Amino acid sequence: MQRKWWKEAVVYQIYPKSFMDSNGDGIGDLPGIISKLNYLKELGISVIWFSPLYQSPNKDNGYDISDYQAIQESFGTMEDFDRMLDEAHKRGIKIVMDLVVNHTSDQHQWFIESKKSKDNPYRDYYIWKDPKDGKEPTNWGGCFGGSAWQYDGETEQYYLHQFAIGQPDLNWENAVVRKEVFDMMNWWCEKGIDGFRMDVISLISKPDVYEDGPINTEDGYSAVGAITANGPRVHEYLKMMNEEVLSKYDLLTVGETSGVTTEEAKQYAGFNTGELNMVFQFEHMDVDSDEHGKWTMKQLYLPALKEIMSKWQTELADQAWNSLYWDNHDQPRIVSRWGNDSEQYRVISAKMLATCLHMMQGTPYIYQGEELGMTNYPFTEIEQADDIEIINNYHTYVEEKGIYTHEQMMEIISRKGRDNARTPMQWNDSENAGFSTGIPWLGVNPNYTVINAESQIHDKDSVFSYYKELIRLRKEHDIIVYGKYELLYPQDEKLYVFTRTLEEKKLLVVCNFSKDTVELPEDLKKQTGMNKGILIQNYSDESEVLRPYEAIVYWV
Ligand code: TEU
Ligand code: CA
Repeated sequence: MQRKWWKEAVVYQIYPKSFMDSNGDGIGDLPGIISKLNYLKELGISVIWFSPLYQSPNKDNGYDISDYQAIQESFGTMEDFDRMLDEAHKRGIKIVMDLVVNHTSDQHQWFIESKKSKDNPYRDYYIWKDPKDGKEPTNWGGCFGGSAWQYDGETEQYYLHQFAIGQPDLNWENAVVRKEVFDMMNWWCEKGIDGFRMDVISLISKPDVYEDGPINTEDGYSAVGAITANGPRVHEYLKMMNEEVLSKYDLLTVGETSGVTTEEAKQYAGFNTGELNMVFQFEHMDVDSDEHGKWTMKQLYLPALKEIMSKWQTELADQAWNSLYWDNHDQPRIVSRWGNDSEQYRVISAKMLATCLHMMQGTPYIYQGEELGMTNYPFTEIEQADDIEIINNYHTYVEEKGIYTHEQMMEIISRKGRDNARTPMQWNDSENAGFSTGIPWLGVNPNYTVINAESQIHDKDSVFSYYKELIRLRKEHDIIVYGKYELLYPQDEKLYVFTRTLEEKKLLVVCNFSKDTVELPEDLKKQTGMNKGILIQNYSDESEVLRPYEAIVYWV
């Protein structure tokens, strides 16, 4: 297999608003990030992906961009950005920018113009349609609830927004729009950035015909994302982007592709398709969804997770590249979700989950705080949340539809809501976890006195030190990057066991996803009994049985 730096990299995601505040306004910023680069260097990561740093009215925390070539004031200036880029590069850390070009903010100059009149030169930058029988052009529903169409009384047309009303979709059919986007990307590349994470890139190509879909959302619409995912010209657009921009630089490119199948992924991220390096698939994030989508309390059924992960591992092998993630700014904290965040098991289960993911083939992504075993937040009141998705769904589920009581919905939000990931980074046990001297924009998790970076950096048994070791091992052993993956015991409900093979070398990864003590299957016992050494383990000694959340990686 062809070696590539982005296959060997470990990426760390920063959510700028919540990482480090340098001036006490309660909002993370670029000088704050610069002050923590040594921390990231210590961890050993090779790339930082920044959630959007651009100018934005913040209807969706920066994913609604009003100027792609300006830094959000609360984060600092373009000079701060340049300094950050320089300081990161000096430490051997590459910088990947979020690229949000399915939509802009409604405050973007293009949209302000577009809205003015039907014959404005910018009209066609967005998707405008006439009403149908006096109503919305189709029954499509937006990702955050409500219709995906917004009426403009002035020009008597609707515009499409797959996300919030303040996030109008760009019209990728328009060659001028594509050129604007590619020019902007080249501008960032010329500045010296090292890649792009492409927001909802699978949704940019809309269907040829705009027609109603099956009603499948809680509030009576047809989920637009299911209709637009992997649209007819998406691969054509990405090939153009590759030709105009990506191929000219040595970049890491990862597409966020909701609704992607492995077949599609081989197109998006094929070694020879001339599109992207890798994609973020979503299938494993849906294993604990149910009839109410993500707003459901469903226990993890391990065989289902193993089936999905293994399908991606084996079907992409030798053809395309995987990204590996448990967490990001849209997902709850993994130790609370599929591990165990009780005092007794938090550390051990966080290490087990890290082992399982980091031993797979693909580029691992660590979301800020994951390396500390940060947990979900105990939300009890809707006022504690900031996220538009949480707030809209609370209204739908509790106030409009009465599907859940307030208490039930708050419990589900504490399990699944996006703000679990967005609470401030826990740096130390001083006030506000050392994140800010002011009032943080979102509440700090009360457990910061116990869970924080300062207490972990020098503790060799900490979650932080364990992540550091996993990252170091990946740099040292090609087998972790390039080895072939094979799943064992697919039906086992407690153990996740797989092997990695490269030439004559072989690793056996054994993870106990349960809080029970588990006997090893007999034939596995034979293999582990004759092991040629242990690569890494989360308990400090060996035992005959697997203890709660135990993880061991053997050379066999
Ligand atoms: O998310 C896209 C996406 O697919 C969402 O449906 C996501 O899965 C959802 O928030 C999870 O409940 C991206 C960004 O990551 C997200 O933060 C933005 O809100 C969204 O695009 C719009 O830009
Ligand atoms: Ca600040």
